[in-house]
Amino acid sequence: MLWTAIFAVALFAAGCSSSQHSTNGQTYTRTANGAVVNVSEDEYHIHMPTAFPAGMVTFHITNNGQHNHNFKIKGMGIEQQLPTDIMPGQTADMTVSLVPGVYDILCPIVGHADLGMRLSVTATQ
Ligand SMILES: [Cu+2]
Repeated sequence: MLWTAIFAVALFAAGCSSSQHSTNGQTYTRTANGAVVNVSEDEYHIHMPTAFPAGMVTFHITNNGQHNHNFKIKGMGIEQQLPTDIMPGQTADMTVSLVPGVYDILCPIVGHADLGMRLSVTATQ
């Protein structure tokens, strides 16, 4: 039974065309033309990889905190945030086209960035 389960997992991993990458325990999945980047927000941190491939990037953002949060990316001529805040326990996706470069990520809710919800990330070639 156990070995059957392990075999099934191995098959699934081998058959998956994308690949998982981890930076400090936070992950992204490379896609055909970019990446899906997993983001976790709480009071008052943004947990996510600090480097991931440029291209069409979808941020899959989960609010694991007790308060509403949002997500904003700024840099290389773009500035975009979620149209509505994410409530506790909820998720939201935001897709942006990123050229290689350095971007600021922050929670745009007043005061949150100063409390720690801010970091710099790099979209790599
Ligand atoms: Cu916030």
